[in-house]
Amino acid sequence: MNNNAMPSAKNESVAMIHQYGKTTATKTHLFLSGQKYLLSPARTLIAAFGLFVALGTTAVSASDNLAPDPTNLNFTIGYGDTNTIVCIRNFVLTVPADVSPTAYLLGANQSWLSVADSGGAVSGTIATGTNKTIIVTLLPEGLSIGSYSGKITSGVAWLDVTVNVDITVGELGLDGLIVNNKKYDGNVWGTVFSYGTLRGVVGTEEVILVTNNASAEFRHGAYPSSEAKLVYVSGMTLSGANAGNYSINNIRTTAYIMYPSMAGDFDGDRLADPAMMATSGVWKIWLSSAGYTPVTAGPFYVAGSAVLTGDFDGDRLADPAVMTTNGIWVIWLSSVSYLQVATGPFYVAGGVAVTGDFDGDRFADPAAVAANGVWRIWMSSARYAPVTTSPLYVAGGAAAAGDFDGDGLADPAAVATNGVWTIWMSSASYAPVRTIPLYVAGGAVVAGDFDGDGLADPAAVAPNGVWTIWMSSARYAPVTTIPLIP
Ligand SMILES: [Ca+2]
Ligand SMILES: [Ca+2]
Ligand SMILES: [Ca+2]
Ligand SMILES: [Ca+2]
Repeated sequence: MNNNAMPSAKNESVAMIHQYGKTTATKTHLFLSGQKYLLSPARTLIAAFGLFVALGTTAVSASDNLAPDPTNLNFTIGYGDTNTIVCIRNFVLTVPADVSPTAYLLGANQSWLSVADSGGAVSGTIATGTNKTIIVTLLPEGLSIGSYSGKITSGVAWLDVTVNVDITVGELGLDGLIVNNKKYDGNVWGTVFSYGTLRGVVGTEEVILVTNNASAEFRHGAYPSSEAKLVYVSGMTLSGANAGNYSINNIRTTAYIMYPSMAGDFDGDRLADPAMMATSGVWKIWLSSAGYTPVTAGPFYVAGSAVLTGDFDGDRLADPAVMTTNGIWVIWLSSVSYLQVATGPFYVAGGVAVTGDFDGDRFADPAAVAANGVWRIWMSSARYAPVTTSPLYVAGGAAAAGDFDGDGLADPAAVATNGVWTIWMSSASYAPVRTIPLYVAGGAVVAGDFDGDGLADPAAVAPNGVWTIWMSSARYAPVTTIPLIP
C-alpha cells in the first residue's frame, strides 16, 4: 500500500483550562505527525508538522487576585511554517450550544475568505498560504462549570483535533474593601467599613456578595503597632443566578491596631495632656507642666477593656479608667494614690464607652453610646442613676465628649468618617452644630482642653502616633505633635 495514496487519520486531544476571572499561564503544545495532504503532491513536507493550541498569554499566579482579561477565552491554532504551503480549506470549531453565537470572534489579521457563525459552531475557509494562525475568541459568559469538547476539522481527514475546554470556578476579589483601624482591645477582630465591589465577574453574570456571616481578623495578633497589619475577611458567600461559577476566598487588606490614646489633665495645670497606653497596660503621659516630657504610670488596664480617662473623684486630676467587657468600670483614683476601685456596671450591649461631666458637678459621669446613637449617662449628681438621650447619631461615626461651649457641661459629639464633628451643645439645649472636616485619615478621635481656655479642642490621633489638635484659642487652627508612641 502506498503511504501517500491515502492519508492516515490522526486524532489527539489537548486540555485547556479556563477559570472564570483568570487566565491560566501555561501553554499546551500538540504536535501532529503524519503524512500531509499537500496542495501540490510534488512538494514533500518535512516530517513533523506542528499544530499547537495555546491558551492565554498573560502569566498570572494562582494567588494573584488580578484578572487581566476575564472576558476572553482565546484559542490560538497555528499551523504550517514559513516554508510550507498548506491548504486547510474548511475550518470548523464546534463548541457548547449554550454559548451565544456572538461569542465567537476571529482574528483580524487572518486571510479568511469567508466566516460563518451558525450558533454552536464557527466555520470558515482560509486561503492557501504559509505560517497561518487561526485565532478564535469566545466569551465564557453563560458557560457553566464543566468540561466541553470541541472539534477543529481541517476539511481533510488527517488533521482532526479535539479540543477540550474545562471551565473551572473563578476566584473573585473585592475592589474597595476597607477594614476600620481599631484601638487595641486585646482581640484580633475588626470591623469592615466597606466591602467594595466584586472583581472578576464575567460579563453581566449575576453574582451577589453575602456578608451576613463575614468576619475580619487581624491575622498576626491583637497587638498594636504603628505599622499596618494584614486583615483577612472570611465567611462571605455568593448568591445570584451565576454564583456557582465563582468562589471568594483569601480576601485580605490591611488596617491598623492603634495604641489607645486619651487626653486628660493629669498634672492639674488646666491643660489637657496627651496619654497613650502600651500593651503592658503602662500609660505614657506627656505632661504639659513639664514641657510635655513623657512620664510612665500604671499599669492601668484590664484585658479586653475600653480605655479612657476622666476626673471621677473631683480633685481636678484625671483618673485612668477602663470599661471591662461585662460593663464594670475600673478606675484608678488620683485622690487616693491611684487606688484601683470598681463600680458599675455602666453598660449598654454593643455600646461604646465615653465619659465627661455631663451634669456639671465636676465629677466625671460614665456613659455608653449604643449603635443607634442613644447615649446612656450615669449622672454623678444623681447617685449615678442613668438617663438616656434621644439618638445623637452620625452613621458610622465615633463618639466623643467634651465641653466645647465652655458652660461647664460636657457636650456629646459624633465624628463622621469624613472628619465632620457633630456636637450637641449643652448651652443651646443640645442643638447640633457641625464643624468643617477635622480629619486625619484612619485616625482616632479625642477631645480635651489642650490650650486651657475652657473650651474643649477636637483632636485626631493618626496610626503613626502624630496628634493633630484644632485649638479653640487659635480659631481652631491645627497644630501637630511629634509621633507619640507609648
Ligand atoms: Ca481625679
Ligand atoms: Ca458629673
Ligand atoms: Ca458644654
Ligand atoms: Ca481649648
